[in-house]
Amino acid sequence: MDGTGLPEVRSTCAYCGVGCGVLLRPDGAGGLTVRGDPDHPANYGRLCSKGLALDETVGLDHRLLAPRAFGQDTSWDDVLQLVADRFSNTIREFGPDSVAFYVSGQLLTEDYYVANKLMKGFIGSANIDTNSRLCMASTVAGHKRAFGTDTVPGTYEDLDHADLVVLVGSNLAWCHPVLYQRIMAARQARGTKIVVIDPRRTASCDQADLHLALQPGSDVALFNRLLCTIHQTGHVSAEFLERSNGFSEALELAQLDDPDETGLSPSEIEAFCDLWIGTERVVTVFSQGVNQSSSGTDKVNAILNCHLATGRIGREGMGPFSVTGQPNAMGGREVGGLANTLACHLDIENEDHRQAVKQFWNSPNIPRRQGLKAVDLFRSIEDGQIKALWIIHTNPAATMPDADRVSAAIENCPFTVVSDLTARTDTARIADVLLPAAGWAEKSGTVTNSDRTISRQRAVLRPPGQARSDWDILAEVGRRMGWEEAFNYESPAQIFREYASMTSLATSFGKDFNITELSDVGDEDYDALSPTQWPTTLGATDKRFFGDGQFFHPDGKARIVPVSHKPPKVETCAQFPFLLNTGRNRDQWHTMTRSGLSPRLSAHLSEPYVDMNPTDVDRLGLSAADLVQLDSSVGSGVFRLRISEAVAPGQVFAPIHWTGETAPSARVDALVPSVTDPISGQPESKATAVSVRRLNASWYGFAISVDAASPTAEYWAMSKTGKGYRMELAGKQDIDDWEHKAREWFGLPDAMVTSIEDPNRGAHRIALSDGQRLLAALFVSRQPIILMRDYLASLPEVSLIQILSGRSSAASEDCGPIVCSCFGVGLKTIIGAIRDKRLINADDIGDALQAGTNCGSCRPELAELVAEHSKLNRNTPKSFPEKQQV
Ligand SMILES: Nc1nc2c(c(=O)[nH]1)N[C@H]1C(S)=C(S)[C@@H](COP(=O)(O)OP(=O)(O)OC[C@H]3O[C@@H](n4cnc5c(=O)[nH]c(N)nc54)[C@H](O)[C@@H]3O)O[C@H]1N2
Ligand SMILES: Nc1nc2c(c(=O)[nH]1)N[C@H]1C(S)=C(S)[C@@H](COP(=O)(O)OP(=O)(O)OC[C@H]3O[C@@H](n4cnc5c(=O)[nH]c(N)nc54)[C@H](O)[C@@H]3O)O[C@H]1N2
Ligand code: SF4
Ligand SMILES: [Mo]
Repeated sequence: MDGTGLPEVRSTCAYCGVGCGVLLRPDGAGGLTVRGDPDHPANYGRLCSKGLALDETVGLDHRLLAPRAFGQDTSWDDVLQLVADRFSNTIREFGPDSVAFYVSGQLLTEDYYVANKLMKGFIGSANIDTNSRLCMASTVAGHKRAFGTDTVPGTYEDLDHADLVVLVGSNLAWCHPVLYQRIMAARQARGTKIVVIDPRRTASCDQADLHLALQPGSDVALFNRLLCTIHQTGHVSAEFLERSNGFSEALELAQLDDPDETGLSPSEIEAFCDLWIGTERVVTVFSQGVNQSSSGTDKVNAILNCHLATGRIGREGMGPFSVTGQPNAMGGREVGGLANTLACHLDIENEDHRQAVKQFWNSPNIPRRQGLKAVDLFRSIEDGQIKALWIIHTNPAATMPDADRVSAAIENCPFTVVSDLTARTDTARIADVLLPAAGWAEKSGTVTNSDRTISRQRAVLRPPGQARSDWDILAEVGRRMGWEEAFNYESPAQIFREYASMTSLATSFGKDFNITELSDVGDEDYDALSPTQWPTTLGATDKRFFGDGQFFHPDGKARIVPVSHKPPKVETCAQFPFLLNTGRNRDQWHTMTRSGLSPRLSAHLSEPYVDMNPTDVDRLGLSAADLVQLDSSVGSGVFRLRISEAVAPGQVFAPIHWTGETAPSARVDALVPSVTDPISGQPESKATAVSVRRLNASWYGFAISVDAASPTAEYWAMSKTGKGYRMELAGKQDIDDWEHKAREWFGLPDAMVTSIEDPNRGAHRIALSDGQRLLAALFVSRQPIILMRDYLASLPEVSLIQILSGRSSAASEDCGPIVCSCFGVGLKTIIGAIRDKRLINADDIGDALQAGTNCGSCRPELAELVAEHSKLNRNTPKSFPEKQQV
């Protein structure tokens, strides 16, 4: 207890699939404090920068507080009836397959269970797919092909006990930072070696013994070579050969693959094979560089094949390890939230499974065939086959490939419902009905993390306005559609019990997923449920799978799946000569509707950028910090250019986080065509052919404002600061009346204006105030402008004169873009200290400035800065945006 008198409550972090335990203390005024739960087995007290900044994201900023239909606020009673009637009428007229749900791996298991039951058990269609299609689908398909079940064999402890960790298409240092820190601790303790397989040099490469910058999409060729070498060197496990089918066919195909397809040198490949084969305790971690590919499922199997062939699976310190992205990606797979699964690891196409589920749910209607996978689902909406759509906890108008087309399809769908925290998303803006959802700290339920540990999420704050939990909204629509009894839920505990008892069906069909032991937890036990990893709930002695050679195909054996290298489907050509790779930034979460509210997190990489190799930059005659336009066969975008040797010549990289709300020209998925893996249906999000050219702007701008703004310029990008927002702008059209524009963009028609003009340079400095308080300031010039941006962003505590001069007073210092979010330490401060105090490693920086001493997420960047700057005379580092501070 502290001064507020409110106790700390155990819960789970809102973000990634590591599933860290948090301790939350409500402050009694709608806010909370957060720290890592020292007892949670995923993190033992550690949190990364995103987890630590959760307190900055729970405010009421931008929240949707009441249901809305066709632009008007309305009551829950009216809106739920409207949704139920429109869905019922559409089904009556056009059949069950004329409606669809598109949901999310961020839903709680209880939400997911109700959505799936409503669509598959009662509406009678399998048209429910999830953003996990863009995320985990290839792994699900690969696991099923190899193991006969979608089960992750290992546990997080394997990372502590491994002697070699191979990261394939996984930037763990930024995307699963607490697991990365766990591996770093093991490296300290036992000298664990690290190999990174990624076309790009990422923060995860910082401590790597080997970085294999392979050709994009060539992972199968690399792992096929490993399989051949395993065979040649006599490392095939006789026991596992016995326990599997398909080895000789797989080897035959592997031998036909040309390792040169990887673009790696023979010595690099040899070094990798030697290390992998020579280290029994090897964990191969993989994520989106593997899954998000037109050959994603084959990539997964190429990796699993090597572990199966050597029997390095399901034993301490070894195994393939698919790390899940979203907090409940795994729970969604268990519940059966994908269009091609039923529930509890059962199969839609299996008549016996269908009958058992039908009986359990006492349902009128179970679909006989798979539903539409995400890309096809949105195509069906475009074609008019689907006439009513409910999108829950995801933002497809920004994150689906071919996003402009998806956006148009949603807009043209006769009836679209969106459940979200906010109306300010690309998807919510085009929906007919908006339902206000309770958010992470306001709702209760369970999530399952990457290593099958089920943790409780607990409500500590009251939902604001009329917001309600997703399960609650879904259940009431189910009741109003006529299924009162089936959806008569009053609490998440009640749903959890039903779900847990349903898992006995899975066991009766010989499946591995079973948490029936939890089916009679009382409300209090559910409230108190501590992190529970299955299958230990059943008294199993080992928490791992498959070490005993028992698999879930009908013959009990594994399948070593024959696979061949196939390059990405869209190849570069004269018109689109660069391959665009996409991914994540350290401190932002997807479309930034939550992480973007945190000033601390927004300080790290605050503008959408594209990284390009210096040789390409020179060849195209571009310069650092230019704005560049990217075009692909389906769309285009404008990004800030960063010169970076982290990407290879011919490739460029851009992050996925910006949307119509924050930088409309930098929606990456507008460029990505909807090419998919034929088996999993997962889109190829990491290989798009594009062209790159300079955007010739006639003016450049920088702005700060108290409220969010929506300028109309070819390029603008907005991010949160401690006191409001900051914005970069550029435009092609000359503007005559800047004062008028500023009023319009910032929504301040009546503000007082103070301005300085320099017509010769086309420079304008305009401050808008209410007479006392500065509300916004806009700086424009024909050339990129020189200003102390970070200093100005501390508005409004600077005087009008300082604002208009664009300079700090002597007392305040511009520390540069933030590198350490926990202690707010900026790039310039760190570089200064490295030079002045002759610091030589990340620990030294920690001692001198505290940077990197809390969550550790920035340590790879600190190490890179030391490498760059400790030699005193080097340029600004390759991977930092300082050059943006033109
Ligand atoms: N900070 C942060 N963390 C997150 C998220 C977030 O939004 N922000 N999102 C969460 C979610 S949902 C997910 S799914 C995970 C994703 O976690 P990751 O998969 O680690 O993240 P990405 O950055 O999407 O992609 C990983 C890497 O794949 C590489 N890659 C591209 N093409 C290839 C290829 O052909 N072969 C190989 N081997 N590599 C390739 C890219 O260069 C990139 O570095 O992160 C989770 N954690
Ligand atoms: N090019 C490219 N595209 C990608 C990827 C990539 O690497 N490259 N990665 C893909 C992957 S792996 C993923 S997982 C997706 C992620 O893409 P999305 O799921 O579309 O992105 P989010 O921003 O996480 O969207 C979640 C939405 O739910 C809302 N929300 C938050 N809490 C709640 C709640 O409790 N209830 C409800 N109802 N709503 C809530 C948020 O405000 C937000 O609008 O993007 C995919 N798209
Ligand atoms: S690693 Fe970071 S984002 Fe992921 S669950 Fe832990 S604290 Fe949250
Ligand atoms: Mo994801």
